Amino acid sequence: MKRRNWIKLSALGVVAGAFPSGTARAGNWLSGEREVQGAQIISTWKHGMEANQGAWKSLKNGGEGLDAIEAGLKITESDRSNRSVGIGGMPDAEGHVTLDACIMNSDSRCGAVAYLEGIAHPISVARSIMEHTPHVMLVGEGARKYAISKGMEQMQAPLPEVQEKYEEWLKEQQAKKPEINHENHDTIGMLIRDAQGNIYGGCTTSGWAYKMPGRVGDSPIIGAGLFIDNEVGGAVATGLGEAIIRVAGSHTVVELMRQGCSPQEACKEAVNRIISKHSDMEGLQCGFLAINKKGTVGAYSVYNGFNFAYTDEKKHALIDAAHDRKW
Ligand code: SD4
Repeated sequence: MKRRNWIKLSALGVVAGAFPSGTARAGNWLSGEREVQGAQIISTWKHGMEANQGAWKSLKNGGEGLDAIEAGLKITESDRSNRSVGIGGMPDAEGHVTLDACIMNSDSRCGAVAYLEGIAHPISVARSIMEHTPHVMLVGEGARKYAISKGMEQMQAPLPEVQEKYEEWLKEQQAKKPEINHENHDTIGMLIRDAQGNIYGGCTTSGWAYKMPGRVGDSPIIGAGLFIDNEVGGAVATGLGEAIIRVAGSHTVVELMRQGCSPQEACKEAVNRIISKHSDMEGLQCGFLAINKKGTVGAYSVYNGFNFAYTDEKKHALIDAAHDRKW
């Protein structure tokens, strides 16, 4: 790390326990600088394994980074057993499945869609908004009309088995606020570093189960759920969106990397920032996943249980993130 950055970070309180780049802690895959040749794909949670495979196939077939992001995330959006993304997602308190997604290119162009109903692939809508409109984000009915005008696939949600769950929940009339915890945490965020070192990202979710109608989380917000700066790297977030938005989470991670932090240090600092801004951390799970230009990866969450899928030419594995505390 350059001395100038080291001083700046010391002032921020970031480098306690940090180490200069190039001095990897032996045995810890997530620590230190690690240069990787060739493309890499990382995605949040276990379903990222399948999504990464789809994205990898797209890259190998000559797809560009953004094609691969879209191809990979569409797999998760089509997974009827996934209760936090796409067609299988849980509804809001009035029984509507509303989807959020965003996508960001290595040239900083981006697109986002929020509160979208009845459309199977919000990630494709986000990409289309980026590529074919002068805007970054469309929401609700306007977004749905736009998607239909572009011939996007429509869907019927909630699925019957999800509707059944919803009706049970209604009967129970839970006063208790639903938590984003180990049972409700399936948002997928994906980052790709292509063979030339360019970074691309996407994020897609149905958000917080039984949320208030109209609620939008971090996932479609550029800078919160996803941020790319191709001079530096990229980051994605998962967990309680309200907490992630409060610290502009993914942007914070990328900016910390710009100031000299490794991806791991940056993810940890963003989590610490969330912890420092909330007096009650019970059930407040948030995690960040990041990659820099060299291909070094970082992942850190408030509670244990967060993992991510990693894919490159030689490796396809599910890896546990480091965490601040245990459930
Ligand atoms: C949200 N961040 O809507 C999403 C939910 C999530 O893992 O990521 N769950 O707040």
